[in-house]
Amino acid sequence: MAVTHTDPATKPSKAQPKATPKKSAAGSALGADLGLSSDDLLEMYRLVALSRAVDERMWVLNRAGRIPFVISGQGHEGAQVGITWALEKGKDWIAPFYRSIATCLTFGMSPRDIMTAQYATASDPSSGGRQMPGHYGSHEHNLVSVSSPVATQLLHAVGLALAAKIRKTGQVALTVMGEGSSNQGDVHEGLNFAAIHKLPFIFVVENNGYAISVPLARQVAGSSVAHRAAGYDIPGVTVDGTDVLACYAAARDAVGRARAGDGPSLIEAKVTRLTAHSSDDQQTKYRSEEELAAEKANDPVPKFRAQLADAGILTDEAEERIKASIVADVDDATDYAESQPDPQPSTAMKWVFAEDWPSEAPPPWGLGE
Ligand SMILES: Cc1ncc(C[n+]2csc(CCOP(=O)(O)OP(=O)(O)O)c2C)c(N)n1
Ligand SMILES: [Mg+2]
Repeated sequence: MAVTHTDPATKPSKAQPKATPKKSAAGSALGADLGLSSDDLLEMYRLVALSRAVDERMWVLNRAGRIPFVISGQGHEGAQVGITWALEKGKDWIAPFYRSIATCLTFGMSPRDIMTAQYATASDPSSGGRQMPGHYGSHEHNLVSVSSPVATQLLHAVGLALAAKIRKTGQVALTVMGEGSSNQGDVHEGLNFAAIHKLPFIFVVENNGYAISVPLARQVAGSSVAHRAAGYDIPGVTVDGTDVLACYAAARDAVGRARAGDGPSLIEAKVTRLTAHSSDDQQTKYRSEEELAAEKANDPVPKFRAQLADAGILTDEAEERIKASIVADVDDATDYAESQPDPQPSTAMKWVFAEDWPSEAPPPWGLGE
């Protein structure tokens, strides 16, 4: 297990006995065959549930007129936590996309980091309030700033993988996007290059069946992105993106290949899109009530909760503890972001061009007034 987490919410206090995981018919506890401990599973559950809670708060804040735009990860959290867990925090690299809230939280960003990006505050670590809403990134956590033109992040991640190979750092670079974005030319160019040079690169497609209002059958010939891997002579797997452990297993295999010098892998995670494309979209215009009900029944959050409860890992007491920590974290992130100032207009040009002048002084070419 590469990722280590120490969040107190998942650790039982001294007074409370640890849960006793049930053994499967084959005699092993849930996750044991993947090298995951009960503490790992509880922390993964906390991250899945935290991501959902942060996301839900974003919608409330949008409808209350506090933040301008939400593009949601609801329904994608299981795939994001499962896959990110296989990477090494602080070492590997991820080029995320706009739904990657759970990816960013699992890789080290905090709810405050996500919320200050929503509010575009001066203290927002993603961009100091310069990027579009939902464009997360963290220099500290090796998360490349989200690209607005979809699919360009694949080229960035392949470049990182090339650098890792040349420098022999042992790092892996992963990028992720939706299935609609995977039709862009950049994807073919980058995958071909990564495969030729056997780069330590992982391409994840979170296939939620829609590109805004366009259904899968109208975007992807043959309806499988994973099948395309054969054209690059790399492994391509389709995995149930609402199954956290299946996603972890697929990513662990891909990371193993990348670190061993065996080159890239493609993972297509079939996820659900529980919300409209964004807060500016109304999905009832193009999806039936039956379809939306089926999506809800395939929600990764209750699914993972039930799986851990059935395995004797998520006790009522542990769930209460995690829930309380999440409520506190989301409230704290909201209050913090509300309290933070906007960026100074005089700093608007900061980080646009290379800087060799004091940060608060106007750039050499002036501000145009
Ligand atoms: C190059 C480019 N074309 C179009 C857009 C507008 N756009 C933003 S998201 C999106 C849909 C992407 O769908 P998909 O890749 O399936 O991801 P999802 O939103 O479903 O997660 C489009 C067309 C864009 N940002 N960049
Ligand atoms: Mg999609």
